[in-house]
Amino acid sequence: MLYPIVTQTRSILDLNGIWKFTIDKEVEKIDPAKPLKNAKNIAVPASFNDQLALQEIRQHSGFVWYQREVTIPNYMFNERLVLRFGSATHEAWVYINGKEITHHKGGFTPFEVEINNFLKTGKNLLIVKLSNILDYTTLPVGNYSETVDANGKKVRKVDENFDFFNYAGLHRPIKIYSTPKSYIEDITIVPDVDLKNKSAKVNVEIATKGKFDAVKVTILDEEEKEVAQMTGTTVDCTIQNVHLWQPMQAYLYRAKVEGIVKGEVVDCYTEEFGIRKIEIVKGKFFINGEPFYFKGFGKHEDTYVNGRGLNEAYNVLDINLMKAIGANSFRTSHYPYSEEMMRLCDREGIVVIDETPAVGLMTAFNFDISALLSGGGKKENTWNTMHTHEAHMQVIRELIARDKNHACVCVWSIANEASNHEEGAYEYFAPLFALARELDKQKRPCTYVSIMSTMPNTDKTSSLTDIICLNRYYGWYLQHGDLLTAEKAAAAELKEWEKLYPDKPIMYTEYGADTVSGFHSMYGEPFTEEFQQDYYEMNSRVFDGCKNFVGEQLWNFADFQTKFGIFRVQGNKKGIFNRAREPKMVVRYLRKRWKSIPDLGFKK
Ligand code: GCB
Repeated sequence: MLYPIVTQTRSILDLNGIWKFTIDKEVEKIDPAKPLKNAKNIAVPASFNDQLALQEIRQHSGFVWYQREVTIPNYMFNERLVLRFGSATHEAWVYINGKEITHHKGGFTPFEVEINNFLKTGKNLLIVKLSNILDYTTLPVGNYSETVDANGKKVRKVDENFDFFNYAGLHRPIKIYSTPKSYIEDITIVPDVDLKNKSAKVNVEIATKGKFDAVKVTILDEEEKEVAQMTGTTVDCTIQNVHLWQPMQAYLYRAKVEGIVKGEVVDCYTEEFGIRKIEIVKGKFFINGEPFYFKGFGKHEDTYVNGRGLNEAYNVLDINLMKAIGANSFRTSHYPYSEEMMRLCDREGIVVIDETPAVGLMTAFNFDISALLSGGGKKENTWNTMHTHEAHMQVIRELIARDKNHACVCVWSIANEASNHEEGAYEYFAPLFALARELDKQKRPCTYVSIMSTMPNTDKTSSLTDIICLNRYYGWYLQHGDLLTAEKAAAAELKEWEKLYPDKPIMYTEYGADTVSGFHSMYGEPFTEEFQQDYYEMNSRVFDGCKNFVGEQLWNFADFQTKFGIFRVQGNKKGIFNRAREPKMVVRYLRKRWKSIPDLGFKK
């Protein structure tokens, strides 16, 4: 799916800004043909939750409505006009002038609809109804309930089956873009690098709608120099002396695609892409022929006020903070991040593990992992109880369609912390891995990240994955505060994985300790900045002792908002930065460690 850009044949109307907003109290039916009653001003893109300073809005479960007017300049009416949402969380019904024109379920991927037939000249009323309901059929998974209050009114409640606040709203940019009536619909770019000859074959596949006499593809380098020119909708070229996209040293080529009628360029789109080779060989993760070591984070899209809404200044800052401490990668835990972030990562050379919103696939989810491990947790029956398979297939399709050309995307993560140890997990996951592998023409490695209850002897799905990705909290949820015992347990588990899969790379995709900025102790007590540092030093020793260990992505980059819970004090405090992005003490330790570990060639 192409990202909307302005070219010589395409333009964009930006619909970001102040909209009207109301929660749906389900007392009176709302008519999408009329302006919303008693609506409040709200900023888009952003979560609605933290903007209005009202408890009933912040905690609202159910439906909300957004509204704005849209006027299309006359000169645009001859073009094909497309209304596009970067995302709408979690389910959207879109109305123009009272008519429902599209519906989309899934809060983290874009969707679009042609609107020419629904528009009139002058003002048009654009209304979006959103639901933030999550249940056992959606991704993420929520525990959904309906009760009746004293007045006989239905009360909906979504209890997150995951550890982040259920922010919702129009989270990402909303645009109307124009294309000619005959247009370039999609572009798929697959580079194949020949490292020995320093060349690359680049395959470009173009989907078009309407009639073109010819389609021309020009490959440009960063100096705008033409390196290849081809004609057709499935074309190949070979680039000699190729500039590779390297971790932290991005190089982006551009494929300029032109649809031609009678010698005239009717439509034109330019897609940036990087050329790099990813391979897994004998327990190592290679980028461009050298073993890559992941240093970085699990993150969240989470900032003050914007909530989960796009915040480009924070995105830029976060990447600069990563660079400042020697990190080179992150995982889009626990959902696809904005297209704007992915484009930034392409440009900055950040290696991304791109994750679906499959989180919460565990009926026994709670924070008490020791109870879970000893059988004292909530009841396990995930694969008979949850009905998320269809949603899961859909998010894999939509994620790969959106992100397939991004150089930064080096791995797909199919899920976070599912019940991979329960009976039925293999049958659930095997078709999902097969689908991802079939759809991704770049054949990137696929993985899922596993919870502590999924051990070498209990994981039913590890044969499906290309990399063993572990979320491990030895010394925190287990052996809490006892780092000596934790170190032994962590090292012992890694040995077991290495024995089981001598040829699969292993990495940590989460490890961390809640730490309140400003808490200190002479005695290494949990929650203090000293303990956080001791915890990371312990884990570093474990990692360095494991041959096939290819990366450390800690949890979390920054403190973030969660639902209420006795394990959470105004959110999750495992950040190495607080929510304002101020560093905790451990940042100095990590900077020293990570700056001394090269991105490529650390463990030969
Ligand atoms: C995990 C989850 C993550 C939580 C984290 C924690 O394993 O993947 O969503 O926030 O643990 O801090 O408990």
